[in-house]
Amino acid sequence: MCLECGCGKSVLFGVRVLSVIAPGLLRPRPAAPSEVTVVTPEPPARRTIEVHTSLLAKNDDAAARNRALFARHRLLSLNLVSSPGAGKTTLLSRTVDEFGLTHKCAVVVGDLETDNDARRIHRPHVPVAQITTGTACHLDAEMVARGAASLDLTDVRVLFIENVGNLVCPAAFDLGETVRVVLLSATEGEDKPLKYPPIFKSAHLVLLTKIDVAGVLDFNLATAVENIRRVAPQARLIQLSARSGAGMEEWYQFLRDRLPPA
Ligand SMILES: Nc1nc2c(ncn2[C@@H]2O[C@H](COP(=O)(O)OP(=O)(O)OP(=O)(O)O)[C@@H](O)[C@H]2O)c(=O)[nH]1
Ligand SMILES: [Mg+2]
Repeated sequence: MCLECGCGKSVLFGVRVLSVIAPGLLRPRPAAPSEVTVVTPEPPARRTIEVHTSLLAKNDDAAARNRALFARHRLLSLNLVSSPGAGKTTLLSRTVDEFGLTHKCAVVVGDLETDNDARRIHRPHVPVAQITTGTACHLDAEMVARGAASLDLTDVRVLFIENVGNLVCPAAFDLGETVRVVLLSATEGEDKPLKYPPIFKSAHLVLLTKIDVAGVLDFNLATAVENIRRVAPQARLIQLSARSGAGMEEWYQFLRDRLPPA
């Protein structure tokens, strides 16, 4: 269930694994029974607060287990969040082709339906798990745990988690990642950090993407940078284009600098 927009009920999600070691399809498993049965005869507003607390506490427990798993494997984990179409899959496809040649990468990718993104990212050297969330407009920590468990993480140095395209709901869900990356593309307009501040405030890194088309779209890079700086002064900012390759080396250096000791 989504805490932010209330768009989901109980969530049934599936995990599809694309891996050269163990190709095949895992049967979708039903989500654990919800613990959100509220019996107190309180007014709706009070009940909502209790549900939120319970669900987020459960997610935080799963996120802590993920964090411990990632630490045991000594891998860097990143949660990539953006509005739909900001360029997450394109960025990851290029990243595994370049950075992934010297640093073993794995990917968990979430979408409501289809395994299109997993197929776009999958390479013989890159295990990928696709989570289909059904109605949920974000990944939660339990989904990521199931996705990660389906992959062979031996020797993996970087685990990328591509979240469902959404600038609102993923902000509330810790997945156990080390680095939260928020993408803002030139096709969206400079004002999005001002209109969707929570996700930008939670970012360690903001990627300003598709800068190759900024000029054509009259996208004002300086204004976008100013808006990001105002809302997310804590975040590192990199401008890049996964199409032209501009800024990609800076992105790879960011990853290298944060690799845990092997
Ligand atoms: N010009 C340009 N187009 C890009 C760039 N990166 C991605 N695109 C295009 O933007 C569109 C969406 O890219 P995706 O990588 O699928 O975006 P996404 O964030 O993964 O989308 P969802 O998973 O649906 O949220 C595609 O048509 C890409 O070719 C870029 O750097 N420059
Ligand atoms: Mg995608």
